[in-house]
Amino acid sequence: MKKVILSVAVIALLGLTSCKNETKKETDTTTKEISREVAMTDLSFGVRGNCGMCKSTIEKAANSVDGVASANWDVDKKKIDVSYDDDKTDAMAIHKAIAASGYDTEKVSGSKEAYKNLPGCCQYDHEMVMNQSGEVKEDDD
Ligand SMILES: [Cu+2]
Repeated sequence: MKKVILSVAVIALLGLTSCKNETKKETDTTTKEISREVAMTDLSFGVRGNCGMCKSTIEKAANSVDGVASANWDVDKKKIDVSYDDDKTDAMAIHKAIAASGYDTEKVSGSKEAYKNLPGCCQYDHEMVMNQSGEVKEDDD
């Protein structure tokens, strides 16, 4: 009987220890994130697209690049703001990832195959002006 109580006590102790370890891990992660943020490079460039669905596809493509911390595409400006770790990736890798999802960037034309598979509402005009200041310019030509 004593043995049973002892092992229960040991299990309880182990449980407490593992909880403590988890708390410690969380603190470590937070510290790492802060120091990583200092080294981030911010970049903005034009990307063509139409709507909210385009936004999620474009941002997902940018975020899939290892080293990208955040990506935010602006539907009105046709422009993406990316924050990335330049030890892990570079601007061209992000342009290429977005182009592979079917979208034109300032430097790389979107994959035609991926473009064809985009929903109809997302098949943007390849002549679209990108990286705009934010003022809506309606050009009919
Ligand atoms: Cu769309």
